[in-house]
Amino acid sequence: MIYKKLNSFFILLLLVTTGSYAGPPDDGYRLWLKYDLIKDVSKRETYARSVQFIAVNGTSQMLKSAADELQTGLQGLLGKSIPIIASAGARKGGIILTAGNGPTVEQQALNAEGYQITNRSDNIIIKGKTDAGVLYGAFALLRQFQTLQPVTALSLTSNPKVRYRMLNHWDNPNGTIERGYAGETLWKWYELPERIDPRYRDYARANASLGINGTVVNNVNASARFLTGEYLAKVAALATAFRPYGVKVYLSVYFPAPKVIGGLKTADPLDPEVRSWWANKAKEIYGLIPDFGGFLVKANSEGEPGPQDYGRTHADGANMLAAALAPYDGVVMWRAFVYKAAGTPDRPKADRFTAAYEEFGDLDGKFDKKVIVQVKNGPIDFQPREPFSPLFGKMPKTPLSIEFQLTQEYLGFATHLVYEAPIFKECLDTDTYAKGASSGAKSASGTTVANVVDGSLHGYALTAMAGVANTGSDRNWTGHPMAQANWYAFGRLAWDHTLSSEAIANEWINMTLTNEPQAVKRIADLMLKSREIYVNYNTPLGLSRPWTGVHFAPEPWQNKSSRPDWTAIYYHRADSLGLGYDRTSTGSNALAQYNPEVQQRWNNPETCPLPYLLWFHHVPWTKKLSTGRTLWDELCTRFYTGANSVRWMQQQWALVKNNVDPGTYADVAARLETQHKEAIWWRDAWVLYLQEFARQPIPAPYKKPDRTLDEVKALVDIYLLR
Ligand code: BDP
Repeated sequence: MIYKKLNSFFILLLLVTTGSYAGPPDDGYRLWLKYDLIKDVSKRETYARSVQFIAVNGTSQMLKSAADELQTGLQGLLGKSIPIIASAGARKGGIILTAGNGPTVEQQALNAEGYQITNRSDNIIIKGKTDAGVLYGAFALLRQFQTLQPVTALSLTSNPKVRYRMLNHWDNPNGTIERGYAGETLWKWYELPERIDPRYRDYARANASLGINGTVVNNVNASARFLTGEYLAKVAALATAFRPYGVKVYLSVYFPAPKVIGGLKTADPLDPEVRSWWANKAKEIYGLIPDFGGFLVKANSEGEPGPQDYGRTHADGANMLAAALAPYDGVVMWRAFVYKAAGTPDRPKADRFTAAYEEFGDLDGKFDKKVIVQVKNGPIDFQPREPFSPLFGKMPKTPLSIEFQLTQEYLGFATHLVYEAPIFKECLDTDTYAKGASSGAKSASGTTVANVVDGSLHGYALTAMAGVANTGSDRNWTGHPMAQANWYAFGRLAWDHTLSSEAIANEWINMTLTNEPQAVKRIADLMLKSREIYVNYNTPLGLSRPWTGVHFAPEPWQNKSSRPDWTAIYYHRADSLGLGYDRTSTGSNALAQYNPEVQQRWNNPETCPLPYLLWFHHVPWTKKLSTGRTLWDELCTRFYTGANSVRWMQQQWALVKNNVDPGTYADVAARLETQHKEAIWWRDAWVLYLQEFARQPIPAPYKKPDRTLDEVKALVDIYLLR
């Protein structure tokens, strides 16, 4: 016994003196819901005094989830088991969960899923109009503990700013995930509906902790199989697993399903038989899943069939599905990610950038009230940096949802560390000038992309944000341990887009990695700079790279494809004169799709902000930029400093070694090493390739790459197994 005590003392001493990470080993499975014991004893004791019981006014599944989560969380954080009781009576010093539409001013200020947490008369009271509100409040309270915030004198009121906060999974029936880099699908189709993997519940918990309330479980390039009775039973089993956490299921649908699985001759949305097929299908679905969320549709895009195959419009297709859902609560999320082949002989000047607005602009106001048009944040395709999609400024009569991509298709898959909140915020905070010049300053305008999406600008009843999920079967969910922060950040911003990237990073780090203030600061710094660093070595000054292929390896020379707009040269347009895509009136005139104030901001190459320069202008190699350097020198500077900055990221990470779980530390450190190697690969590929056009030396102090362009090309061929 004495030996044992001494032993633990020495271990403790060792830990204190070396400042080592003292938590239990962490394999990342618990995400930001770790609930490890709070190390600061006095803090723990103070907290413990305020929570001696959890009283639940009600018996619903969601209230039970809320109480259970508080109990589990506080048991871990405070090392104390707290009873759940039915009613507090006159007891003080506990947490009271209560849902309902009460008369108080605060309760009136809540929307359907909002919550209010107060600490009055010695009880912490979590109120919501609905059980879902209480559940979100419970997680918010746990967050207070996890981030070591005060829980006395609390007065928090929070309402989600959009109604549908969605993850979109691009998961296929065969278990693969389109653009997934963290293993296979989470959904074990072959085991469902009989076996319910416990992971489904943890998935739902994680989402509920952020306020995510919907999940589209299958790929937008959808298999019709998901609408068969066999698969609907599996989807219903998932819905049952998610329901106690307020997460509804949705399905991506294959537009010609009535033909493929229904045996009809057509899928024409105006055909009565087709319409009744969908109405019956909706009935069947709601019979199995009474709270089914609705449909997500990719139609007439990248080879997916759609209403245009029958001479109908996107609105005809979407409205037909809306009619099928009319008797129910569900909605249709119709994607605006469409683009016909551009640069072909019949459309030589066509610009992929303008495609979505060309197809959707005239349909503004023509969609059923149950339809939301889902628009990617940028006009092209989830590039490391894109200007916002022009649709956001131009569709006042159509509820628009914004689609972000969490999975790192263009952001280095699961090896590069890129914290995405700044990507989301950059877009959300940009002014669309949808009400003209009077918009004024960013903060006061009320016409930002976020104001469009949250419905405050045009008064949409339906509002939504979607994130293409980055989860998979890897034990830690996201492959790269730091990519969990992107799931986290998306969920938090879908709830409240006014949160800052920094505040979100701080929360996530505290809940997931460490509470040590210096380490939190270092990791936050690393995260907040990571996106710009990536852009610098990958696509600086407004370059983009949505060409065909795996979307990982650098291939700016790629010039062969079945479609010109699936080649690299279509996008960067490097020639002997310069670089970049002229989208002004002398070029594709894509800028004309923005409101005049936005055009003004980006139209002039002299004043266009450098991050967007090559998105809109073909700039001569020798042109002096606002930095004082020529275009060529500036490009080189960015490629080199970008790649060098990954070394800085590695150093920063090394400094927190003693503050984070050793396994996580080693994992991230190894991935950063790969990232560094690959950043140099990207740098070399671009610089050597562009140099053939610019015909200028690499400026001092940077050294010429050690390899030749042919060597880099060969490396890409090896990577792509060609
Ligand atoms: C692109 C992806 C492709 C998706 C498509 C989409 O490369 O795999 O199917 O977007 O969003 O980014 O539909």
